[in-house]
Amino acid sequence: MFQVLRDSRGTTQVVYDKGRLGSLDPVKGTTLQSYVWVRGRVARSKSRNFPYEIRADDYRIVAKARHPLPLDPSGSIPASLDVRLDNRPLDLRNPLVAAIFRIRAKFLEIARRILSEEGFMEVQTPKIISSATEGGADLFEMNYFGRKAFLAQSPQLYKEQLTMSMERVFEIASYYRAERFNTARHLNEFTSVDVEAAMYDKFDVMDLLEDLVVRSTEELSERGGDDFSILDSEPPKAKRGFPVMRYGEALEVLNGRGLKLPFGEDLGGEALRILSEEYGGYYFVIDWPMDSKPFYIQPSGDGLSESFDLMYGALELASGGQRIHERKLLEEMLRAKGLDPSGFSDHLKFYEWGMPPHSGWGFGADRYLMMAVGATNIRETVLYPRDPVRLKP
Ligand code: AMO
Repeated sequence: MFQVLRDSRGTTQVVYDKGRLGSLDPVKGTTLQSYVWVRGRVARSKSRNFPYEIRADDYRIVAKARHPLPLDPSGSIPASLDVRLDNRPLDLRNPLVAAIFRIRAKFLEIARRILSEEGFMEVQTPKIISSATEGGADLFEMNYFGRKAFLAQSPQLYKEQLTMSMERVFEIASYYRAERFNTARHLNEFTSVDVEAAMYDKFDVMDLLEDLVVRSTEELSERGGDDFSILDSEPPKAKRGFPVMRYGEALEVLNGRGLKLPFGEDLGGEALRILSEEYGGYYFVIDWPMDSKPFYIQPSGDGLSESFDLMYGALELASGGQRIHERKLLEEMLRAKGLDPSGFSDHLKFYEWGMPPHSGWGFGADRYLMMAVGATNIRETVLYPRDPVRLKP
């Protein structure tokens, strides 16, 4: 008898012989996806699929799997994404699914190493916080021993504060947004790679981001080669010199293509689709209107800001910019955004202790991975995704 067994590293063929095992009954009684233990000799195989095989001397069922199972991880019977996510631990026995998460782990490992080499220190900031960082509308509220607290939307204010002592910091963590978007690129819990650096301006951090994307994509293609071949895909090439377009130029391009947008309007689905046709892969959109950016972004005059988004086609991968580092201006911007500076007094006082000019960005890791593995849904790249409907498992 033959069996194909898999473990976390791959698959192999096992050959059972009545003479060596005594009885084939335990093998015959094994249900699909059971966890088994085999001892045997490795030998060359005549099989077309396996160069080697294991000739078993001993065989035990460690944990028998129920039959039928809610899904077939060999992939021969397709299952919907919902069924797969409901039964994720079993889904992860599918080599295609496992490959995505090995690629994810490698990417985060590479990003960590590159940022450390660039002189950035890894930090962990609180995820239970007392006030909004990105504007108040999309915060998850919680009861903190009778007081109101929130789940962090981003490490924004903390990473800025840390530049006055550590100068260059990064954080890779989960953040929470109570947005009701139920799209293929939004989650309510997502992973972001965030950096913040003293004495960097907008272009310095754009350069850092481009360098990180180019180098990590290159290394990921190499070191994740086996996993990408399981998926039969390759991450799209990233070459230095991403095109840079001003927000105002984007409006002109759109106008030329028949889409008239008033100045200040955010670039939505149709606009991004047109821009992605013009630019293809990676590109930056810089100098956004102040109205479309959060209060901490440095204004640059004419209603514009020292900000940027990194796009891949129509997908926003990152956003960032230079920050305000003067208390008075920050208070003014808070008021301009309809926020009360007294609610930010704990944060504002740091601006009187020698706060250097600083810039940074937040890079959506799940979105990058979605693009890198060629997935059409962000949920494919997250073990246990959370969206407005899904809170389990
Ligand atoms: P922003 O809100 O643009 O900026 O978020 C940064 C990046 O995080 C990813 N992202 C998401 N991914 C999946 N689901 C979501 N709901 C979601 N929301 C955001 C995106 C996005 O580009 N503090 C600033 C960053 C900074 O200026 O440093 C911020 O949070 O890829």
